[in-house]
Amino acid sequence: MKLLKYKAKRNLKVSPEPKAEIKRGKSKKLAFVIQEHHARSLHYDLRLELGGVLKSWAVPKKPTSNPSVRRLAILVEDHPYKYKDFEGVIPSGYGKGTVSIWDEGFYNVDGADAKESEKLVQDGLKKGSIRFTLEGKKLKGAFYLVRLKDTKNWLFFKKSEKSSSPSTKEKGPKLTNLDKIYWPKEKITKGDLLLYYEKVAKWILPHLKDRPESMRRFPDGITGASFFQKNLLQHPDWVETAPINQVNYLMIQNEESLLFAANLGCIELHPFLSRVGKLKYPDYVIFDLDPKSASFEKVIEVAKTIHDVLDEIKVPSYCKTSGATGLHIAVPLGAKYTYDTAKRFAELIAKIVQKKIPQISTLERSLSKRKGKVYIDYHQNNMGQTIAAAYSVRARPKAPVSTPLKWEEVKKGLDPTAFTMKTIFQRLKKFGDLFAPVLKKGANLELALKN
Ligand SMILES: [Mn+2]
Repeated sequence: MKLLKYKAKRNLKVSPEPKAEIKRGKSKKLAFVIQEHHARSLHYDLRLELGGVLKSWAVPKKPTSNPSVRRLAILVEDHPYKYKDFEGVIPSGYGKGTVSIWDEGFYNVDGADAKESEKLVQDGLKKGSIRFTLEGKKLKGAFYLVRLKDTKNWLFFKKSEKSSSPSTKEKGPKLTNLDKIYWPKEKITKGDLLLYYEKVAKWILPHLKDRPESMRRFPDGITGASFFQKNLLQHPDWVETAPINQVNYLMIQNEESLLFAANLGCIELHPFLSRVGKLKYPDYVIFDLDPKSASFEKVIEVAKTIHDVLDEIKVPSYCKTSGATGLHIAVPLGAKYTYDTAKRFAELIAKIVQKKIPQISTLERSLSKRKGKVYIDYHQNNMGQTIAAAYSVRARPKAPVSTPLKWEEVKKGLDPTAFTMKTIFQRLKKFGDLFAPVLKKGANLELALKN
């Protein structure tokens, strides 16, 4: 029976600790807490909400976010859910000493909801390996609890940013067929593409990191056959993947995995709008302006109108060329809202804009009904949907690059084909990453809707 050990160890008539009661949290998220416990010896009690109790580990040394430091964590008796709020003095008996909250917040497993996360933790407890994401004040990001063989002793540590490979020297993909022509007319080779991504890594990686990647592979260049691949079956140890609904997505976490992807013929990079750990919460809303038969002048007008409408309600927005024929507009959300909310917001704005400029914009998905108008596509704001990342090359003539713009530049005369693998670096030198704010502070949609 649950909590019997908890009860047996203490005299709850004299101890101020919570009574042995199984109770689920009211929050939709699972709670975690780390209590600093000045008992006979100081330790930190790590507790994860699970099935109405707190699974608990005593960690003798202060937990840390340094991935190279692995803390011993001893599995102890389950504690009642209410224990997560407990602070105070245990006057005598078991655990005598002062308890205070060192860190608290929520946790999940791979961005799954509470129910699914609990199942995964139950499995992990049996297997002896639990990977979970903490949203605390001190501890944030992916952590592991790994059981040492046949004991109650576990190791608690932060997941390494770089890779799980013990030797970073072994990292680095074997690059192949560097002379293969990828852009026949321009005579741009696969080697040129790899060099581009190596050079742009510093700028593009923040837009790819922790995001599952939909691979579109062009193994024979832009004029050859291409195919979409989501499930990455074979990869070296140092390439990180994100398993989501039985699909093992590639994640481009560093320069090596960026080159690994490019070497597979991924000319274009299409990341999720959300990151692992917060998969259901996109970092931005996307408006994809797709002209098809409409002129680029009209695309510019529609983009400016979206910008004006958003400006009016004090919502920041950022524009980039898609690298193909259109423009992308992003509104930062700071992973605060669900995809559903993001999409409804995008729909609302798209409808307002379409009403303002009905002669040049449309919300018609069907090509034949667009009649030379610019399609404001707000349907990309779903989990699993992807758009070409900023600084992604496109598999089109002249090797264009999806390029962030200043709003002043979004005006008549803008030539989206001017931004290519070759020209992008002058801009980066001059302006830096104009899309960096998209990953920072998110818009306040409640306030926006009021405005
Ligand atoms: Mn303790």
